[in-house]
Amino acid sequence: MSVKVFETQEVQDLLKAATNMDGSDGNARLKQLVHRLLGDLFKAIDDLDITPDEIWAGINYLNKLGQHGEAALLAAGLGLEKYLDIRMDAADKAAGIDGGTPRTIEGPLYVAGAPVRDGVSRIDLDADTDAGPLLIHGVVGGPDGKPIAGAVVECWHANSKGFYSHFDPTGAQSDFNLRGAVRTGADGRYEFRTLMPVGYGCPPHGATQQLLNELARHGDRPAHVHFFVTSEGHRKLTTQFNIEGDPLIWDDFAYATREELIPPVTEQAGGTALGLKADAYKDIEFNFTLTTLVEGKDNQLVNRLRASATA
Ligand code: MBD
Ligand code: FE
Repeated sequence: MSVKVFETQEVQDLLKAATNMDGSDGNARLKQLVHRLLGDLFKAIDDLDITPDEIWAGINYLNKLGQHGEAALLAAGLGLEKYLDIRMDAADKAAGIDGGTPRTIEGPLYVAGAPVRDGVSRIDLDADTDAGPLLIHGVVGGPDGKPIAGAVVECWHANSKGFYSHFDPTGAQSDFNLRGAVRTGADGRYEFRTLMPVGYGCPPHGATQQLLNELARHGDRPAHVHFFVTSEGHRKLTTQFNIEGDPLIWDDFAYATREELIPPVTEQAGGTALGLKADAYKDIEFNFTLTTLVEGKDNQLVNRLRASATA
């Protein structure tokens, strides 16, 4: 059935009616977006001769995706979240902004409300026999290279099973395990005392993995640690680093890896004195460079629904 109906008056009128384009009420921006996206879908149905069976399979898939609460996970896996980063990078370049720590995607697993400590926070609240101690530390600086006092570094990462507290399907972790926040002093320093994470894998029976299977793709990430870095007078930085040596570093299902975000991991001794669970520990030094506001505004601040809890 190779018919072309998209350009007909009947279909164009239908698109306009469905989005109330001729009405003056409603959310003008949303009307514009739905008209365009629905039109692109209609056109694709024509161009690719998408069958009713395929459409209903897609509709049912969306229901399942929502039931599983995985829409944001799929957005990461399909590169949609990375695409937004590519656009923000291009906007920065066009505006002549450079020199800051590169951004990379937030992902769907942040939880707001972690207790904010001064300078140092120990965030491995739960025992994890399969994970060794890890020290993450560095300096938050501005574009001038000077340390920033009063910056807040938030950090979150997975345990040795690749699970995040609050989203752990085994229910094994307490609230805010492996999540923390530190406020810098005059030296700009931050430090997290924690455990080495393991890479995340999509829920194997979830809607996201189901689609990835059809694409012959895996749903795994290399081990990584997420950060938000905020400071008055600077733009909020959303980034992550990867754990050097992870075999998936350049095969991340969410495309978050960047060359500048793979700090060296060194072996250190003296962990016992720091309150770590063993004397030998892994150490990652990672400094953050923030960028200044653009015309007094943070033009890269992203609003999205985020989980929150009280510590
Ligand atoms: C993660 O831990 C993550 O960082 C992303 C982007 C998607 C799924 C799980
Ligand atoms: Fe993650």
